[in-house]
Amino acid sequence: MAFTLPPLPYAVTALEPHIDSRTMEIHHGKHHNAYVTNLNNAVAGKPEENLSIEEICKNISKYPVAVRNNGGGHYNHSLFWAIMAPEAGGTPDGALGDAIKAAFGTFEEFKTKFAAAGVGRFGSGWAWLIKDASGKLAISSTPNQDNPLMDVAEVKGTPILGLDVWEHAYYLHYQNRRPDYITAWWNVVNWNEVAKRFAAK
Ligand code: MN3
Repeated sequence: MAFTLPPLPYAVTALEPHIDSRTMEIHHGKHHNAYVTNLNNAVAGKPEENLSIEEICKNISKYPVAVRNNGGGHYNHSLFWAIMAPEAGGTPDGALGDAIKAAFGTFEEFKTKFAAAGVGRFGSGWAWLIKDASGKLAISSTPNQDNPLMDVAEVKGTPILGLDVWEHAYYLHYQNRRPDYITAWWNVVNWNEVAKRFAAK
């Protein structure tokens, strides 16, 4: 198997009450697992079987749509589990906190713009905080399982924070109330992990 489902770094119950355990079980164990299985089927016997998921994303226009959808799904969800944690939330400080203020004015303003990117994504997709080639932060949004690493993305950069706004991420607990899900999600953002990703390279 070229790609494997990473284990959740916490129990499925750990993000309660903000993200319910049934959603976590299905989202990780069924949805993410299916992306991994379908990605492995799509790359089987091909050279891309030996590439990292990041390398595949960066040249995604070269590959069939099954690789784009399932490879994106694998990359995006792997990041999503990592940037959440129980007893998290709060406000980032240090270099990341400074960079957020430099790019967006205040942390509150950043949260407002990021939430708007998630609420405004029509249908299924993701909201992102990315670091661009010059090291500056920006907010973007992608449809389906696309991401800002992909050569097809309108706004390109390295994702350091991502929010899944597919209905499968929130519907069991929040039904149609995507804004309520996003408001609650801030309580489980693992800013230490986001800061690590901001500091990398
Ligand atoms: Mn999802």
